Parts: sequence; C-alpha cells; structure tokens
Amino acid sequence: MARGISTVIGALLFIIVASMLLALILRAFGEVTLAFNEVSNNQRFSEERLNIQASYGEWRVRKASETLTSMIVTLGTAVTPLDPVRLDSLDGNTIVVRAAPSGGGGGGGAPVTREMIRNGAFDEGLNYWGTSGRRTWLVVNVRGDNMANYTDSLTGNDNQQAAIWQDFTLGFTPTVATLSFEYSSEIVNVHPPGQEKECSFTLIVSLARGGTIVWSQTIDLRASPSGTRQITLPSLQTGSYRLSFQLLMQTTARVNRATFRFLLDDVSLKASEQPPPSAPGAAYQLMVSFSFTPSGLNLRGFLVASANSSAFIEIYRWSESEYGGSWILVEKQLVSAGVRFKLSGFESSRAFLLVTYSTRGLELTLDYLKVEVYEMTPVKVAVVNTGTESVEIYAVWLRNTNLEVRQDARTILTPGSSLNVSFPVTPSPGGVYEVRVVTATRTHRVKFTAG
Ligand SMILES: [Ca+2]
Ligand SMILES: [Ca+2]
Repeated sequence: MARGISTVIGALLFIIVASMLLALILRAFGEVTLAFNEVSNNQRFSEERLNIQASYGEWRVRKASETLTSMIVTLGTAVTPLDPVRLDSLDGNTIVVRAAPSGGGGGGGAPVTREMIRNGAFDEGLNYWGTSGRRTWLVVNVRGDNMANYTDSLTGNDNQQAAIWQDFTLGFTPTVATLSFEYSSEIVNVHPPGQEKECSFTLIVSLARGGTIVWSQTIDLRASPSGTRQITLPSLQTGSYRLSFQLLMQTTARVNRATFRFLLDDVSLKASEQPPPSAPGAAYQLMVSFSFTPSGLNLRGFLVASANSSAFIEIYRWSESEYGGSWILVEKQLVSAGVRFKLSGFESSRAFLLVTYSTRGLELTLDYLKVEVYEMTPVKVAVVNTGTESVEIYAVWLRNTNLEVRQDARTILTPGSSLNVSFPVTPSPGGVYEVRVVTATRTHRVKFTAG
C-alpha cells in the first residue's frame, strides 16, 4: 500500500519536473524567435525617415495708410478728414464719423458717385501709379497742366513696350461705371524722313479683375494720335481691379530710328453706388466702407474705435459666389459709451462695411487700424532626420513646370538634426512646387501649393 502511494507521488513529481522543463524550453524558444523578429523588423524599418517642410511666406505689418485704398462714408458724415494716416497708430489722432438721421435719403435714395482712381490728374507726380518700360515714365508740365509722359527712341526692326497702371478695390457693386481719360501721341525724328508708315504705335487700355481682363480697348495711335475718351464699362462686381494703359511701339527694317512720345492725363473711373436700405425703426444710421489694396495674399488685423453713446456695431464682409455675392454679417458688438473696443471680423476680406444704427445721435472715433499682410518670401526648406540612422544628403531641389533650382548639401544628418536650405525663388501665389531631397539611398519628394 505504502509502495503504491510512493509510486504515485514519484509519478506526479516526474510530471511536474518534466512540464517545468518543457515550459523553460518553450520560453527560451519564444525569446529567440522574438529577438529574431526584432532584428528583422529593425532591418525593415531602419529605412531613412525625413521630415521636409517648405516655408514661402510671412505676415508683415503694414501701415493703414499703405493698405487702405478707400474709406467711404456711405451713410452719415465725416467730422474729420478721412485721412488713413490718422489710423496708422493708437495716438489720439483720429477719424470721427457721425451717424445721419434716417429718412433723409437713408434708403433707396439717389445713387452716390465715387471716383476710384487716385491722382488721375498727375498733380501728385506718379503717386498711386505703377509703371514699366525700358525708359522712365515722367510727369511733365504742359502749359500749366501736369501729365504722365513716356518717350522712347527705337532703331530699325525694333519692338518695345511700356505700361502705366493703377490698382483699386471696388467695395460695392456699382450700378454704372464710367472710364474717361485724355491722351496725345506723336512719332517724331523719323529717319529716313517720311517713313512714319513703317512705324506702328498702339495703346491698349484694359481693366482686369483679380488678374483676368474684363474689358479692353485698342487704340491705333497713328490713326487717332490724340483724343478724350469716355467709356461706359460693362457691369462690374466687387473686387480688386487694375486699370492699365499699355503702349506697343514697333518699327520695320526700313526705319533707322524714330522717337515715340505719349501723354496721358485726367484718368477717371467713376462708379455709382445705390445707397443701402435703412434699418427699420432706426433713427440714426452710420455706414462706412473700407477697401484694402489688392497686394499680398491674405490680410488680418483689427480696428480700435470708441463711440460717444452705447450702440450696436456691425461688421459685414463681401462674400463672392458663382452667382454674384453679398455682404455677410461677421461681427456684432454692443459697445458702451466712451469705452474703446476692437473690431476684427474683417480679417481676410478685401473690403468691409462698418454699420451702426441707434435711436440717438452717435459719433464713432476711429484711432487705429492694425493691418498685417501675408506676403510671399523666398522659399526656405527645412529637412529633419526623424529616423534612427544617420542620413547622407547630397542635394535639395526646388522644381515646378518652369524652374529647377539645385542646392548642393553634402551633409550627414544624424538622427534628430536638421538642415536648412534657402532658394532664391519667391513662389507665385497658387503655384505648385516640388521639393526633392536626394540622399545616398533614395530621393524624397514633397509637394506644396504656395498661398
Ligand atoms: Ca493734369
Ligand atoms: Ca491714430
């Protein structure tokens, strides 16, 4: 009986020891396979990893007087001059606007006509005008009248161009828009004499909206060397515009030389605006429209103001759609008398409306308009080694359909370190670019759209 028991205990002990041994063997095997897997995983994932980032723009602070192209009191009156310089800093030098009593032409009254071109008579030199051409555009005084002048002398079989333009923003949809200007031109000192017919001199007047030409007229300056033009433009929408006068000058091989002269004056683009309807029940109303220069890609900022009595202040911004567009309320504040407030709802808009209505008379004091414009800068590329192995970098490329710039960079990037490469290329807004980073083992590609 006792022997039987000890045999059973012995058998049990054997089973326990045997299973422990088996477990040990299995575990050791498991560790080996695990370690083996890790080695093979490491080999698979030790491929280089780079984080590539391109920067191509930055926010720049611009003065209100540089960016604000127009400030128009649509309802109400200006108490001080509407000089944007007054909004350049928070210094107590302010613009004051007063709400107008409703009913006095508040809703649906006669259209108000506004001049969109600044310095169209050239009495302030070439202020607000942009120019191009191999010669310099000048302002000359002809019998007491200032006008813009371009003069160029061509040799035979020559072809030259020049242009003068002005940008403006239409902060409203005009009921009618009229362009007028005066010009005169001549071709002189033609050699051999009498070969004027071998010269061609053309003026192209055009209006572009957001870079797309919406209207243009070509004038043959040999057939019509001078004149005054008044043109009713096709219906225009709110937006950023450029009015251009482009000169094309050409000579054939029969001409040895010829001088082309052009004068431009009294440029005007008048747009008529229908006043907005009155707010129901409001005794006093104020509406001021602001338009910014189209330069730059995006815009942000704020307006600091105060009111002499408690009032609702609203900011509307223009929203365009494929069907047209409308003003959309983006900010509404209830402000207290004499307490400064900040309006920022106009961000990323080219034009905005400030609207208040109240039961009492109201004056708004505007002191500071902070404006930052997002502008394109030369491309900078940052390459960071986010892998676990060092990476040898040979070169960094910047490419698109028109350009290919290579920067040599014989560098070994250890894990975590970075390389910065600058390109002398300022991207064009909306352009698609590719950055290629060439390493000892492969080429990394990253695409970006500027703007
Ligand atoms: Ca003039
Ligand atoms: Ca100020």
